[in-house]
Amino acid sequence: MKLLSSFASLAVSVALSTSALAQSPIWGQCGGIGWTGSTTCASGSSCVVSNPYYSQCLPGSSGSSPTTSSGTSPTSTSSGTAPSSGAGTCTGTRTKFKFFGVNESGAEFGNTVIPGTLGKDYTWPDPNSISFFIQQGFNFFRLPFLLERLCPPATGITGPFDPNYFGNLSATVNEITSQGAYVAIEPHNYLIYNGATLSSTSDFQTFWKNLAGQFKTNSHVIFDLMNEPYQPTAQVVYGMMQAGVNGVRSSGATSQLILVEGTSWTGAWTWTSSGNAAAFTALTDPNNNVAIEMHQYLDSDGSGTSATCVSNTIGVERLADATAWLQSTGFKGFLGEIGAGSNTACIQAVFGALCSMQEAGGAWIGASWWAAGPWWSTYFQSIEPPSGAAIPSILPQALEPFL
Ligand SMILES: *[C@@H]1O[C@H](CO)[C@@H](O)[C@H](O)[C@H]1NC(C)=O
Ligand SMILES: CC(=O)N[C@H]1CO[C@H](CO)[C@@H](O)[C@@H]1O
Repeated sequence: MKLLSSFASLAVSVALSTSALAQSPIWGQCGGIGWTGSTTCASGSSCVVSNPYYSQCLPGSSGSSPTTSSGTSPTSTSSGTAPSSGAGTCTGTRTKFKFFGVNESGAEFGNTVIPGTLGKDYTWPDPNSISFFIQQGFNFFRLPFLLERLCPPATGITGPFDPNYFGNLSATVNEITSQGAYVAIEPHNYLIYNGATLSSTSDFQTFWKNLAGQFKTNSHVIFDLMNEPYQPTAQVVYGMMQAGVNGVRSSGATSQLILVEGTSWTGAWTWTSSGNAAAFTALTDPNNNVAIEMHQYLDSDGSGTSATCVSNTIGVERLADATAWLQSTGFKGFLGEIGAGSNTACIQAVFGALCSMQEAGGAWIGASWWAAGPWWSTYFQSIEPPSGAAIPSILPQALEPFL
């Protein structure tokens, strides 16, 4: 997800408000933790619990007391049963994701202000948001941070970490892993640091040796080496990622999963055309625990900036080539970002994408929605409780069926 700073400044200035309506309209919110508006629904609709944070007025028999809607609550599926929701049914033989969750955005916000001020230019995830997703059954969080804030430009990426920013990063990691979930820490830098493209493999290797060394005893930390490179060629990005893998392992962090990303914003739909498929075939890990992270949005240009999806089958279509590459090479895939609007075509497209991933014989080991985070405000892909735009329909209909 590329256009972050504009969202950040927008989000900070917009405050949530709830109006005290006498009755909530059809499709309106009518309950949930923190809800202070009306709990009764307009005639012709009734209040249905989507999740602890959101009840919604759905068309149907009138009534004002919330009822639990069957079919939208998280289902505990065993492999082989068919998860379904309003978005469809996934009937093939599935392998569940080992890691399934959400990006927790915030610490990378305000990236034009270095170092920036905590609480003004950037923030850290809300512990309530982390708990919310764990309670829903998710077990994975992707945690972006900004390289310039961790490694101040005065001393560079091989220099010492800023103690306050590292302290916050470390506290957030512990908040997540102490609850048994996994966290992928990722420099959200597109392979650009302090205005210049990173090109020294030896510096990048040292940076990852230093950072991974801090977490080498925590088995639930995942090292996501760099978010969405897009300037260098696939071959150059591959070289940096291989150096990062070597750096992590040389720190003594030998058991944790490593995620690598390719060029062209690590897009799944361009995995072959970008040259990533050819370049990354050479990737090796002495501890054999690396996965290829890809991202995929479902709007026309694949950027995740429009709530309109190309079609209700665009998810499975855009992943097909990457899935085939994973299956033919034996590499494991990780869909680190997927996002779309909360409309019927998009919900079905996300459902179809995740279904196809779980039907790929274990080729995909994880997925995470883009995004949660305290400052998203009304962003259409926000899944931040209590009232993120994607909570009412994407969460129960397109994500939870694949828990
Ligand atoms: C971040 O660090 C500051 C001190 O630098 C501290 O006041 C704050 O509580 C920390 N926040 C988190 C989430 O760790
Ligand atoms: C490309 C992109 O936006 N990726 C997002 C993944 O997750 C982190 C938060 O966990 C975001 O900051 C990134 O922007």
